[in-house]
Amino acid sequence: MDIRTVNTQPFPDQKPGTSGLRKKVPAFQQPHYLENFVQSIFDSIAAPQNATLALGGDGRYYNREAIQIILKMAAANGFGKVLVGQGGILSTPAASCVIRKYQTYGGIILSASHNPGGPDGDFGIKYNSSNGGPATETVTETIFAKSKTISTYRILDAADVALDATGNFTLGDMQVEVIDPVSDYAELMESLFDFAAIRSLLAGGFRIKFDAMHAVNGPYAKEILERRLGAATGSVINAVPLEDFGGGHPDPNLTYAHELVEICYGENAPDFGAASDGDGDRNMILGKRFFVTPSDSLALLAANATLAPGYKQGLAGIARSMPTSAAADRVAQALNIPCYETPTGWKFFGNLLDAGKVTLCGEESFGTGSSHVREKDGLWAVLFWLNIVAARKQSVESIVSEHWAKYGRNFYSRYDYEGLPTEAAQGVMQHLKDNFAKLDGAQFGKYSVKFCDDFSYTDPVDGSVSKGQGVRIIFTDGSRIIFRLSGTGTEGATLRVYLEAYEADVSRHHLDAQVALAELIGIALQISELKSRTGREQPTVIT
Ligand code: VG1
Ligand code: CO
Repeated sequence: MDIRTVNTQPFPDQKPGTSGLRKKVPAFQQPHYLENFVQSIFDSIAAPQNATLALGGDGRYYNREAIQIILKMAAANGFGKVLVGQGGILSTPAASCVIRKYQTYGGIILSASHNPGGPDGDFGIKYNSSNGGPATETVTETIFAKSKTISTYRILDAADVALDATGNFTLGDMQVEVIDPVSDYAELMESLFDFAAIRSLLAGGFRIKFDAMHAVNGPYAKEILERRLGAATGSVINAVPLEDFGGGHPDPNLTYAHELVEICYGENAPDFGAASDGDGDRNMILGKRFFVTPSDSLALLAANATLAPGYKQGLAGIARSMPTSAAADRVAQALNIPCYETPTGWKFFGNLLDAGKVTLCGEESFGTGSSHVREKDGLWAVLFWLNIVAARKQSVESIVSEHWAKYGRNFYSRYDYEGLPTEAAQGVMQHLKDNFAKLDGAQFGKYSVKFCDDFSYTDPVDGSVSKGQGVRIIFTDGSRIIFRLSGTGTEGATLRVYLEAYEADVSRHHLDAQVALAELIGIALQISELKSRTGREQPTVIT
């Protein structure tokens, strides 16, 4: 074997964020940049000799090159086998599925998720552990520490592996198995949901549109929705994955999935619309001229879970990220099961899922998932919704309205201020923290502050503590304003403001969220001094 040990120098900026290391493509293209990070992963995880690794990515620009580099480094670092998706493709939930199904030691996922791709776009890499989930903070901190002292990495000198067809290859002493990226995942979905019921719903004239946004889920959605479930050909749009996502922003929300939104709010709208993101783990659910807020979606899936065969035994518990609305908490209370509040990012759900404490998890950022894998899962959420619609034989809108009538409505919105100067964004956060004492108990219009803090989480399974997870201002009626700095952006800082107000009165449930939240938005801007500190009049995106 031709293993080369290459001298290198550390890069100071390889700190994984909310979900792995994300940088602009040119940053990853710097000599040794990717290699340093991959070696830091291998040096941190202490895999035994001949361990198996799963590998795949969302197909964005630089995916192919990166896959070849990682394969050669895995061969040089003593791995026995790598399972790699055909064409270097695996959606994030499919990668999690493969790790679990084949009990690999871990996996490497290449994605910058919802961030744009292309030569000037973003690229990303993260390590998932043997449970199929993103490495815990303890592991990502070890990786970062290694990256700061690295002096060499190991790579095999060999020709590229042919990835465009399934098959078995050798690379030095290592096996490479190129697998169909879709089939294991599709099989798992069939085991969870009532495909026969969904098939007859679709055969009965229920029309759906799924926007794959030219991202990784295209082939998955084509196979599952059109081929296995019989949705009309063309139900999946933008189904061909492109390295730059067609120049779009593969983020399934009302702003970036505008093509789907126009279809679902237009004439002759389909009964159901959905979209997923770059790496297939996010989802947006639409009815006919109707948008389901992600926080509500989690609550609704929880309340209706037993309608799906895979969840007919009921739920052990629910977990939601701190900024996600408390709609799910109300369902948990009614079901008499626990509801956990974790910091933002799927890695915090892993321990709860592994310990059997929760079955469903969700985030306000268009992410829902369950114990079937250890990532959020876009297409899974779509199938869950279709299963519920098939069982209840009601429109999406009437299912949601009935839910609100029973539990009350948690009006919810998120304001994102992207690409801010880092100092200004940090200044807003610091200003808020400096004012905790003054804010405590303060009255703003009809709202009075119950308490405010900087969210800290103690993992109930391993006792690890994660501090500084976002500023919470909680009002006596349960309404909340949360401020957080994003950990996935690659340009300046992104400040997120999350707003939530609870409304029990059914006669107000039809209100537009922006109208219902107007007063809270005013309070958020006032106490944060956001406009004067950042010079921004308007958010970049409102979801
Ligand atoms: C964002 C979301 C968070 C999500 C993360 C990864 O993080 O807010 O809920 O888990 O993206 O999602 P941040 O730190 O930018 O707020 V994905 O689909 O980009 O892997
Ligand atoms: Co994603």
